[in-house]
Amino acid sequence: MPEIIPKTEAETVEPQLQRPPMFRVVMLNDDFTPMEFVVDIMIRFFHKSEEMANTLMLQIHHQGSAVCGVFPRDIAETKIHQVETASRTAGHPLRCLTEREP
Ligand code: NFA
Repeated sequence: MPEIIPKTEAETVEPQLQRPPMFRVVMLNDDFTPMEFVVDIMIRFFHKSEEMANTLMLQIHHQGSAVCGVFPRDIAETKIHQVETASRTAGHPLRCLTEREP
């Protein structure tokens, strides 16, 4: 007779397939933060190439804002905190906000 081995909890519980809610980090234009500083921020905190960092910076400058990345809530909030801390430390008013992805 084959032995009947009961399944463990790990084998019977449904895997968690839900993705977390995602949040955009939107960077806002202002009249004072130097363009070069914004490009550096994009590279340092959002891991953009220099070319993409420039494109995004110009989009913010001309259109008022751009999405720098999309992350789970805690990571989005951490990015904003990092950007704003680095900006205040350097004496610049650069701001970001977060908005939930539809
Ligand atoms: N508008 C700023 C300037 O002319 C540059 C800037 C770009 C600021 C993107 C904030 C975000 N110096």
